[in-house]
Amino acid sequence: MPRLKFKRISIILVTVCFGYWIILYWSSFGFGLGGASKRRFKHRSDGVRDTLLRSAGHGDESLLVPGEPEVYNTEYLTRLNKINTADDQRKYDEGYHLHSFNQYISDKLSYVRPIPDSRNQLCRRKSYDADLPTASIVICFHNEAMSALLRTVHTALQRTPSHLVQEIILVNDASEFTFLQRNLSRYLEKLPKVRLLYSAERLGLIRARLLGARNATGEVLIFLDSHCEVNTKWIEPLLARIKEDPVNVAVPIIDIVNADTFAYESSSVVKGGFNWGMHFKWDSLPKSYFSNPEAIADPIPSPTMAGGLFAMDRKYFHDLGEYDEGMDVWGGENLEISFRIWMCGGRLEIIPCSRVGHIFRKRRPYGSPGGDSFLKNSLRVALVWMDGYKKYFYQTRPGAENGDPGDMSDRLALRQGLKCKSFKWYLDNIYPEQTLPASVDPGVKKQLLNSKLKENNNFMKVETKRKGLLKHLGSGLCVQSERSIYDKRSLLTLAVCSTGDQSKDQVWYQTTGGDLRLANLLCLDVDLTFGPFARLMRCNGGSTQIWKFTTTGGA
Ligand code: UD2
Ligand code: MN
Repeated sequence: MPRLKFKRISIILVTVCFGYWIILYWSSFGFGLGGASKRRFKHRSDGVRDTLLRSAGHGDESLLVPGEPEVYNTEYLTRLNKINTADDQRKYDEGYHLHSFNQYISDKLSYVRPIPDSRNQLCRRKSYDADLPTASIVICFHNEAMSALLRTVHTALQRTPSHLVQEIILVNDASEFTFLQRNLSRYLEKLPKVRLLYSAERLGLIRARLLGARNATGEVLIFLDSHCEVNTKWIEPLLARIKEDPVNVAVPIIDIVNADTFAYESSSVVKGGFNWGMHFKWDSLPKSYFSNPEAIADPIPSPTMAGGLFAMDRKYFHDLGEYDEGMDVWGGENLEISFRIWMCGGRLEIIPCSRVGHIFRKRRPYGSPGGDSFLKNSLRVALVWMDGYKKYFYQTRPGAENGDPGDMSDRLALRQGLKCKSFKWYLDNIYPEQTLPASVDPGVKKQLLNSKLKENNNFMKVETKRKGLLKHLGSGLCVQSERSIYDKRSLLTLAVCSTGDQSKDQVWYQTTGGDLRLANLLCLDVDLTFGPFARLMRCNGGSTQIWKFTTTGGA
């Protein structure tokens, strides 16, 4: 009898345990029970998990919430942005921290919200062939906010005639949010024509776009950033221009989705240029352009493109050498493809009747493994395409020529094979407005280089007053960098204090200048714009980096 009782209890126990395990398992896939499932996620992911889950559900309800204003106005957005509780504040701060834009409001907005039709009146009267080439829309993302990404996808599905969409290809470039991957693929299953590709290795946006492009089957490739909102009839003028001639590369006007308020703001019509530091810049159009009202809806030849949003015949993209696979994470590819299009027989144009909104942010929230990709990529552009003019780049970015650009033989062979024109031809014919920097005296150049080096090596010059751990008295934990200390955007976290052979992630140096340096490299800084957050930053001697040592509570 006792044996039987024991057996019965065991069965009950096993059943309960199994049931609990099942609940835990399912909850980790986002079916509620937040508290239990949270333990299954890494620290960094926990905070945003709920927001992301909510945004995944948000789209299920409806694409256009009935009763919402026809076009979102400032008061409406201000109301949505209101912070009522400490939890709201936490979500708000966390959203900014992860994405450098207001994820809090993004999560509350519909995926397809009414936005102003920012086109010129003349564009509204235009009609387009029904028989346009089909498009594969390629959207790459790394750690994107799910609501912003889905807004890009949904507006593209809703505001594009379906016969023109061959497919939408999303490329997940090694995003670190496990739940984003899980929820996203499940969410996307129900959307027509959407394919999700995944790279476990961080490709950077250039190689990620290549992966998307090589998997595409439409006649035209259209690249979009992962935080866009396409506007009325955005695709027709782009495709129509490519149908006229496949060597036309068509760029929409990029409207502004305000990163803080999410107001949709119309951009003025400008064209793309660059400076000798290899930064893209906008150039205003000559007055003559505005004097002919009929021409206002016509394509505008542009020396360069901003990079994120453009349409290009797929075969032509391939024949022209796609992108430079040797380029890392971010930057430079937009000037490279712009120079290449013009110098090798194509045409790059801004199409004023196509409008797409994009969230412009003040800084990039993600790191760049392997160092300054922008500098390396720019060096590759200079070495392959700029002939003798590369000296102006070196002059503007002293020391750039000493970087390692990697192997460039394929790209040099490509330029030869395509029989491209010279950079001088490009400047004379396509960008005659470009001025050369005033010639720099070799003595001044040396001075410039020295001051740059001094700035870089600033930390070597100051003296250390004291060195040690930064301990939080309440918890007994020590402040350390959350990621590698070499990542300039690294944040701080608390961890068990290292003893004996102290980890260099925890050793702080207080200098005579009053700043606190981790491993004598980066400074403890306060981000007052989005914070106050404590973060690690390059030392700059500013007031946000001065700390006081007190004998009672530590530094
Ligand atoms: C601009 C371009 C961007 C690109 C860049 C130069 C616009 C509107 N945007 O910067 O498209 O040309 O200049 O390189 O013209 N991403 C990845 N993997 C990464 C990093 C980024 O997939 O390792 C994605 C990211 O999620 C986004 C896109 O690439 O969808 C562009 O990145 P961004 O939005 O940070 O760049 P942005 O707009 O500052
Ligand atoms: Mn972007």
